[in-house]
Amino acid sequence: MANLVLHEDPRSGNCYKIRLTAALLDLPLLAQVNSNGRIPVLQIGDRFLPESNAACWYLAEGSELIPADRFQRADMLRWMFFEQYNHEPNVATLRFWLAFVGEANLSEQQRAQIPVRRTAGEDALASMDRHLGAISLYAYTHVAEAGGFRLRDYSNICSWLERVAALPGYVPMN
Ligand SMILES: N[C@@H](CCC(=O)N[C@@H](CS)C(=O)NCC(=O)O)C(=O)O
Repeated sequence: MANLVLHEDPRSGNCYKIRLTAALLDLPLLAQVNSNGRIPVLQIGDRFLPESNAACWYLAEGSELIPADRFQRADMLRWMFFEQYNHEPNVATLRFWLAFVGEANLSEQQRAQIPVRRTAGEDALASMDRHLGAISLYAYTHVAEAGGFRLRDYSNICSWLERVAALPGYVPMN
């Protein structure tokens, strides 16, 4: 595989999921730099791959992290799309607003969105609790309490988080 460089911010779960995928696969990421646009961006040689789940997929292709079975592979993609549509915009955004920006610094518009995003985030966690999914979902779920979500309400998620953290090669977010 070509040299891999991850352009990232260490507070971002979207960036962490790529670092975790690389660590589980024992793939070296050469350097970490900040970029001015949206991150993460995975640099592969002289080519650039934005979108965290595309980067995870690139790293994991051909490994045991991606199922050989056609249905299971599609089901994995289902959870990655679910993460980007139902989970990340709610669970990650509330974490960013409440744990990094601070509620007092939010705009009126952002403050008004908190209850809607809280309900949608709880729905996403409840759906995960019933089924459970991929590494992409681990990144923002394991730090969801920073966004005011009560993970102890989701017992299957808590057991699953422990199982992921016990995988050989696991790296923590910070
Ligand atoms: N769908 C993209 C989302 C990327 C994204 O929104 N990144 C955030 C940090 S986690 C960002 O760069 N925000 C800066 C901005 O929106 O200008 C992914 O999964 O990589």
